[in-house]
Amino acid sequence: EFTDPHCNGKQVIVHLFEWRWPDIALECERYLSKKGYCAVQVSPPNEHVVVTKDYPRPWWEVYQPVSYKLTSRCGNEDQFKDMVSRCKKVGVRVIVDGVINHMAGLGRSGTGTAGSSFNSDNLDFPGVPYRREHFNDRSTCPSGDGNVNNYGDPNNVRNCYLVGLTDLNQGVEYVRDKISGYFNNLIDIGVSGFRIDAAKHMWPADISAIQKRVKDLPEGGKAFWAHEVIDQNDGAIKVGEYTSLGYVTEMRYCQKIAQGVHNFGELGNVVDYGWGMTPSANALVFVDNHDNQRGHGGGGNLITHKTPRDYKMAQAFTLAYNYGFVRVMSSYFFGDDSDAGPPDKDVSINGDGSCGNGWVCEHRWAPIANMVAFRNAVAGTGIEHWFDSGDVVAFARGNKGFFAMAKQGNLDQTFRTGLPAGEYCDIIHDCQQKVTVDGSGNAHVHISNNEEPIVAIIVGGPT
Ligand code: LM2
Ligand code: CA
Repeated sequence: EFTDPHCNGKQVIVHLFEWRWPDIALECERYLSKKGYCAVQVSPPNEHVVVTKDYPRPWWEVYQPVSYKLTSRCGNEDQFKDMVSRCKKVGVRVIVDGVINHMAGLGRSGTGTAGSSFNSDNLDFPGVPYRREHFNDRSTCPSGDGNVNNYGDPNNVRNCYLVGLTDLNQGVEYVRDKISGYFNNLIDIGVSGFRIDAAKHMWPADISAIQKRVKDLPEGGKAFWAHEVIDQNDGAIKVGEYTSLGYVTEMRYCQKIAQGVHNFGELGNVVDYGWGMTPSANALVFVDNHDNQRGHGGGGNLITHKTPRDYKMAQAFTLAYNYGFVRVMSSYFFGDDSDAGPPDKDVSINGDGSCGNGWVCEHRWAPIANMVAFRNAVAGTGIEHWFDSGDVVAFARGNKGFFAMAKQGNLDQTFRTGLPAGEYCDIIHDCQQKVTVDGSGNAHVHISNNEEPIVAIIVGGPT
């Protein structure tokens, strides 16, 4: 229903969480373009606070805007422009994390990353400029203490201050103009779309008014929009209120895929419309995100890079399955502290293609990276020949691809694949083994790699 981020039908985006712009430019050129990734979601590029008081430079300082000037901890404006054009040149689009619900938190003042002064308690952000009249009034929002504290009341969720962050009033024309002006500037630079932070905390009608002021892309068509709405059927606000505006985050999938990997018998039920999960055409789907992998933003048991074997199965299955538009998470790990900011070091690439210096680079793990080509190849097909024994799951995507994984780490079994007869490379391990499909579409499948117990073949793949 919604346009992909304008990369000619490619189906997968990757979030390079808090990567610096020069590293992202290199990654587009040396890796993302070659593996068929459609776009990269980047961290907020706008000016933000520098937090030193509570913690030395936590990751979350980028979620406290000071202005829409393009200098952030990830780099300056020239570096940002260079990244966007270099990525675009190799066919990788850039999606910006737009923090527009609020500005910096109460109690903060000083100078932002682009040199603008600000004072949150006075609601003064001269770098935009925003003044008191551009914010929601804490004293009249219905929560009592001015902060969001009742998810059963949309007025509370949308007009009060989320964890003390100064809450913009997107109903004000001037605010709509400033936000859309920021987005239009990014489109002029070559950005293709936006992940809207804290969309749940804004009125859908206000977001719609802002989107209407955002220009079409230079290549034609609307920008890609993905709205962050944490809906676990536990509050008044539903993802369905946002689906006319673009994709919505489907957080429930994170819990469902974790259950499925822990118990393969559940993999057939990862999409639970009875629980209110959004239709496939509207869903932005991911195994984990930067918030829930560190205990922020939505609960539930999740799988992360910390359990690599399970994570590879979860992400490979997600890419093989036919639900939603998929975003792959690429994390950093600099110790277990959930506030820790990104390592202040370049992304280094080891001889085996993995990353160093604290960058995890799940998007380079073979069963994840190589499944991007699978999802691109099977776009538009349905699930066929579903098999689930509780230990082994296997299925075809139309007559374009076949996928199998084995929880116990080994498999020797014949399946219906529905694929044309021939010899196919197992793409998961760069063709270390071949799979032969016979004239009736059956294939004997062998798995013995216990760490990555997955096999996938596609029509038109490597031979
Ligand atoms: C999001 N989605 O709706 C982001 O994905 C999430 O990462 C953001 O929160 C949140 N919305 C607001 O943009 C993060 C982080 C919070 C952090 C805020 C602001 O999860 O913990 O809050 O960014 O930096 C921090 C402190 C919090 C404090 C607040 C205001 O952790 O204790 O509240 O700043 O100073 C008093
Ligand atoms: Ca709000």
